[in-house]
Amino acid sequence: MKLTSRSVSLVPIVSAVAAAALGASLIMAGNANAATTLGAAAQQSGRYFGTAVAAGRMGDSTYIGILNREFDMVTAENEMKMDATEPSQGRFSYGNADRIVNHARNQGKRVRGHALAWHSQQPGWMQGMSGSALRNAVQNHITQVATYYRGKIYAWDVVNEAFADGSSGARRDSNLQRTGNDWIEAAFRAARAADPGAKLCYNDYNTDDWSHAKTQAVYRMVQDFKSRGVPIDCVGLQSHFNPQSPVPNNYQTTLQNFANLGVDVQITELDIEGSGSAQAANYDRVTRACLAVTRCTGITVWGIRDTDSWRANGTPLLFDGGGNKKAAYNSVLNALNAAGPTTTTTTTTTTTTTTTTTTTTTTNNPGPGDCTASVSLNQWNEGFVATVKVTAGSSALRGWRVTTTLSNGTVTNSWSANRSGNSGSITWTNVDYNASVPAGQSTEFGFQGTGSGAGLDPTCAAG
Ligand code: 9MR
Repeated sequence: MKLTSRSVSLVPIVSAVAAAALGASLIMAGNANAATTLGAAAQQSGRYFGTAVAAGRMGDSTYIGILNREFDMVTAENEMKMDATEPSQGRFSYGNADRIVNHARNQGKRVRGHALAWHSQQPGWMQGMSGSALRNAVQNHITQVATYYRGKIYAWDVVNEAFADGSSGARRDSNLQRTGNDWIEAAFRAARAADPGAKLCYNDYNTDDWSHAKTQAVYRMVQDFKSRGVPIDCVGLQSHFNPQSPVPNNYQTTLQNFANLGVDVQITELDIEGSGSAQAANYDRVTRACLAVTRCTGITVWGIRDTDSWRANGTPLLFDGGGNKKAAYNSVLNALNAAGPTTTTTTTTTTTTTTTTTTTTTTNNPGPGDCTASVSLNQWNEGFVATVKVTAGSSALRGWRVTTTLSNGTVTNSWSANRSGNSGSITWTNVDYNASVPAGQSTEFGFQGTGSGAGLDPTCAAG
C-alpha cells in the first residue's frame, strides 16, 4: 500500500538547559464515510481516477459538470499528440492542449501527457521522414513539448504502442522503429532531460493478458531498461476491452508482475464494451485488480459518456449519453470505497538538545499479501540516519521490497537490506534473515547518508 512519510520539522534545538526530551504520539484509526465521487474514492488509497478529455466537448455543460465533479486526473484524448502539437516542423501549437491542461490544473486536477512519440497520428511532414533526420526530429519534438509542459505533467506516455500484435513479440514496424531499435530508450532519455519531475511511462494495448507474447515482450523491455538505467517509471496498460478482447483472468497478475520490476502501473485508457450487470462486473474486476496492487497508482477511463467514446456503439463508459451514472459507475465507486479508507495516522515528535525527529505516517492498513513501510528519520545539518519499518499485512511475508526517494542526499552505509543504488529512487529488498515477516509483524532496516533524508516516501510490496 502507498504510504507517505514526511519530516515536518527538522530544526535542531540547542538549549542551555539540560537535554529535554518530548514525546508525543497521536493515533487515529477508523472508517471514514464512503466517498461519493470517483476521484475522492480513489484518493482514499492514494490513487487517482481520471478520464480522457476532448477540447471540442468542453463547451458542453453536462460534460464539463461531470468532469469537474468526478475526476482528479485528465488525459488529452488527441490534443497533445504529435500531429496536434507540431503541425509543421519546428512550429509548435498548444492551443487545444493548453485549454485542457489549464482547465484541469485550475480545478486542482493532475494531467497525464499523451503522447510524445507514436507511429500513429504523426504530422504529415514526419510521416515521410526516415533515418537520422527522423530521429533528430522526434528527439526535438520530445524535448520541446516536454519542456513546454515541464512541471505540469504527472506522467508522460513517452512512447505509445511500439510493439506488434500477435505472437511474434517483436517491435511494431514503423518509421520510428526503422531509425534503430534504441529509438525508445532515446525517447525516454530525452523526456527525462526535458522534465525530470514527470513520471515516464511506456503505454500500450493488448498487454493485459500475462500469457500474451506482446505482454511478455513489453515486460522484457521494461526489465532491460531498469537493469541498464534507462529512465522509465511506469507502464500504462490501455485496457480497451470488448467481447473479442475480454478482461483476462490473469489481469491482476500482469499488473503485479510489471510492478515487481520497480515501476508504477497505470490503467490509462479503460473502456469495457457491454451494458448492465455484466459490464458492471467487469469494471469491478478491473478496479479491484488495481487496488490489490500497491504500485497500481490510478485508473483513467477513455471518455466520460458513452456518446463521447471512440467506440460509442459499444457503450463502454461509466455514464450514458445523457450523463447519467450507469451500473458500471456504481460498481467502480463501490470497489474504490471498499478498499479504503481504514487509515492510521501516527505523529511522533522527539526533541533533544541536538536533533528533532518527527515522523508523520498515513497509511491504509495493509491487506493480505501486502505490506507497508514507514520511516523514522534522524536529521542533522550534514546528514541523517533513516530507520525503515516494514510491516506485513494480514498474511505473512516471504520477501519484501521497499522503494524510497532520496532527492537531495546520498547513502553512505546501510544495514539489514540489499539496495539498488545510493541516491534517487532506491529499491531495498530483504536479506535472507528478515525475508519472513509474520502477519501483522514488523522488521526494520536502516541507512545513513549525507545531505537531506527528507521526502523518502517509502512504499512496500510483497515478494
Ligand atoms: O480516442 C482517440 C480517437 O478520438 C482518435 O480518433 C484516435 C486516433 O488514433 O485515437 C484515439 O485514442 C487512442 C489513443 O490515443 C491510443 N490508444 C488507443 C486509443 C483509441 O483508439
